[in-house]
Amino acid sequence: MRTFLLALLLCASGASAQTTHTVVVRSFTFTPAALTIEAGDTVRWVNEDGAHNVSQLSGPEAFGRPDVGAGWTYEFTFSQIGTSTYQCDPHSGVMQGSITVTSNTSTEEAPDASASLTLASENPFTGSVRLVLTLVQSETVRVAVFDARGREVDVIYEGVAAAGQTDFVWAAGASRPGVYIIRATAPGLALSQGVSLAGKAEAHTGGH
Ligand SMILES: [Cu+2]
Repeated sequence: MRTFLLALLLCASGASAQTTHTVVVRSFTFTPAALTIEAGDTVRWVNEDGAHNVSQLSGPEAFGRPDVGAGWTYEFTFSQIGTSTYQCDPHSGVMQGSITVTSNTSTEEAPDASASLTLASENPFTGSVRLVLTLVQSETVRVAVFDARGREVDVIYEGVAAAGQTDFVWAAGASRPGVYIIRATAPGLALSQGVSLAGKAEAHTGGH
């Protein structure tokens, strides 16, 4: 009961607070086996019976308590976003768990705070134009091209883009000269960048 109340208090204490999550090690089981936390949160494994360990199988950062023993408590603060898996080595067939680390809520509330879509080549352009998408966190994005009347004329990319910078190139092909809007959208995110496709005559005009 005390643990339950503590959990409620931690939940109520604010989105940006760092939380400690408890995984109970008992009866050849990690409970909860699959835990989702925010970056900066701590996981505390409490071994309540038997000889076990926490042995990492995969994940973006190293953690674990490799010594097999009884009556221990082990804590680790996760900072890298991603999913880690682990097991208890002596009972690997039945004792497995995972920790999924998401970005903290204060980032999720304003995912586009530092996200941007910027031009990385000359504009107006001929042939193709290059853009750089900068993301705070990995997102499933759709990068598409719209004409001046708002019609979608091309899709540059659909899929996962990693946190940080990703280059995209739009090859205009046979598109008519004019203004186009390139939009990058993801859940909670909408970025756009106007570009201007120069006409062939204009592009190849030398000095007069
Ligand atoms: Cu075990």
